Order: sequence, then C-alpha cells, then structure tokens
Amino acid sequence: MSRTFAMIKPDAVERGLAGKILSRIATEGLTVVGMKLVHMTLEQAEGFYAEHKERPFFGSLTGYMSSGPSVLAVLEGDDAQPKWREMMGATNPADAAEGTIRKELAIGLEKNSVHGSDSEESAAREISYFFTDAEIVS
Ligand code: IDP
Ligand code: MG
Repeated sequence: MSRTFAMIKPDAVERGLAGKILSRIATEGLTVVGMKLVHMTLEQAEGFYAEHKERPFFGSLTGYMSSGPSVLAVLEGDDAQPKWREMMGATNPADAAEGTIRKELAIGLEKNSVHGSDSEESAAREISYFFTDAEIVS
C-alpha cells in the first residue's frame, strides 16, 4: 500500500465534476484516506508549485489555483502514485490518452482539472503540505 496526493482543481470543482472524479477514483481501486475543500491563497499556491517558480506560466498557474476552491485528497492503494497519474493522463489534455480524466474533462493545458504527485518523494511533500497526520485516517 502506498499514498499519493490528488487535487481536483478549481475548473473542475466549479463545473460540478468533483463527485464524478471521486467516484472514478473509488471504482478504479484507490481509497480516499484524507480529504478537504480548500480555497488556497496565492501564497499557498506559490509554495505548493515552488518547483515551477522560474517557468513563464508560474504567475498564471498560481493565480488560477487560488481563484476558487479545490478538493484536496490523500489516496491510498497499490501503486497509488503511478496509478493516479495514469488515470489523470498527460499534462496537456491534447496529448492525454483516450479514457483518461484529463482527456475527458480538462479545459486546456493550464485548466487541466486534476493534479497528482509525480513521484513518491513529491507525494510525501505534497501530502504534508496540506494534511497533518491526524487528518489522515488509518
Ligand atoms: P503535471 O500537473 O502534469 O504534473 P506540471 O508540469 O507539473 O504538470 O505542471 C503543473 C501544472 O502547471 C499543470 O498541471 C498545468 O496546470 C500547468 N502547466 C504546465 N505547463 C504549462 C504551460 O506550458 N502553460 C500553462 N500552464 C501549464
Ligand atoms: Mg507536476
């Protein structure tokens, strides 16, 4: 069993897609062991995406991520980290495989509906960025 960090981003929450995405997470064998709805501040978004600080899209990305509430979740299951990335699909929905969440639901490269940790190390950092141990059920 392992854990990963997932977000249903503001574009998807705003369109009422959180339930559909959570249902799919359960159907495909991952368990939600932590969850909250958070309208993050710009500072929180900047800290979360610090690895992208030098990228040209950083200002736009952090503005978008702090524009409305996101559903934040800790997912658990066998190979949770690669499994959730596979369910999400490629960053750019135009490149995402058929049947992935981004292919089916994303609006564009920035408003791509979901986030997932890109490694076990990122998962540990991202989970602890938003969740205390007491907020994760065992
Ligand atoms: P990931 O979410 O698939 O891990 P990253 O490269 O880590 O993709 O980028 C983080 C987020 O930044 C993406 O999910 C997307 O919302 C946004 N993003 C990435 N590349 C671009 C870009 O070239 N233009 C605008 N937004 C981008
Ligand atoms: Mg990433």
